Amino acid sequence: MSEPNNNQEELVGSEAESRIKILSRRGFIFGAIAIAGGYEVLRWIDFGPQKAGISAQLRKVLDINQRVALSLFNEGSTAKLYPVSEAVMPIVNGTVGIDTPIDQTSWKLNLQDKPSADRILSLSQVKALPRTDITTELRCVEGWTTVVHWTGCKLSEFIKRYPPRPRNGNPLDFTDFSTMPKYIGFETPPPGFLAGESQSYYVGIDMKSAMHHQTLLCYAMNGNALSPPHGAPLRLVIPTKYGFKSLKRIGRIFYSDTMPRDFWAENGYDWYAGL
Ligand SMILES: Nc1nc2c(c(=O)[nH]1)N[C@H]1C(S)=C(S)[C@@H](COP(=O)(O)O)O[C@H]1N2
Ligand SMILES: [Mo]
Repeated sequence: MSEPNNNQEELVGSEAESRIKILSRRGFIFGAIAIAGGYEVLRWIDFGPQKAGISAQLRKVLDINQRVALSLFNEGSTAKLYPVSEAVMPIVNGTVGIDTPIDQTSWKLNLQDKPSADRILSLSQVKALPRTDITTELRCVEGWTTVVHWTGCKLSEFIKRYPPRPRNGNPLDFTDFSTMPKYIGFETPPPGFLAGESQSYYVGIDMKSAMHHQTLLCYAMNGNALSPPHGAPLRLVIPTKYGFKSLKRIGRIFYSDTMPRDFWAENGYDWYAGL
C-alpha cells in the first residue's frame, strides 16, 4: 500500500463550524425539544396520541430535528477527535443479529447493487484498502459516551474500489452525488444463514454520510482485532451519528435508490441520527 496512514485528521476551526458543533452536540431529541419550545413540552409528550410507538408531539419534534440534522450535516459537520491515550473499551451494547457465534474464517461480505450480480468479498480485500485510524466518541442515545480508537478503512475508499453501477447512464463521479445511488444499506448476516439467529440488525445511511471522511468500515478497536460482541470481523463506525447506526458484524452491503430500512428508525428514532 502506497497511501499514507491518514491518522487523526486535523479539524479546521471556524466560527461557523464551532457554532454548528455546539448545536449538534446537544443531541437530537433534547435539541429538537428545545427548538420546539423548551423543556415544558416534556410534560405533555406522554399524553399525546401514539404514532409508531411514540407520541405525535414527539414525532413532530423528531421530524423537525431530522431536517435540522440534515442541514447541519450538509454544512460538513465532523466529529471531535481525541488523543489515542484517552481511548477505553465501551460496554457491549446491542446484540441484535450477533447473538450466534460465527466462524470468523469463513465470513464473507456480500455486496449488492441490483440488478447486477452480487460481489462476494473477503476480509483481506477490505484490509487491502488504505488503513485509517480515528479516535472519537461512541455516543449511545441511551445516555453514555465512550472515547474509542477505531482502525479500518474509509467507507468512501471501499465505495470507490467497489463502486455502484452508473445511474441513468451517467458515468460515476464521486464528487457529484447525482451520479450515485442515494443510499447504502447494511445488514447482519441473514437469520437463515446462521442457525439460531432469530433476527437481523439493519441500518440505512444516505450517500453523503457514507462518503464522509470519518465514516469507516472497522476491523480493529483500541489496538486489537474486533471481538465478536463488538462486531467481528467487520463493523460500521459513523462518529457523526448516534451509536445505533454503527452496525456490528456486517453481512451484506447494498447500494439503493430507495431509503433502506433501519432497525431503530422503525422504532421511533431519527433516521439520520446526526449528533
Ligand atoms: N448488529 C448490531 N449492531 C449494533 C447494535 C445491535 O443491537 N446489533 N446496537 C447498536 C448500538 S445501539 C450501539 S450504541 C453500538 C454499541 O457498540 P458497542 O457494543 O461496540 O459498544 O452498536 C450498535 N450496533
Ligand atoms: Mo446505542
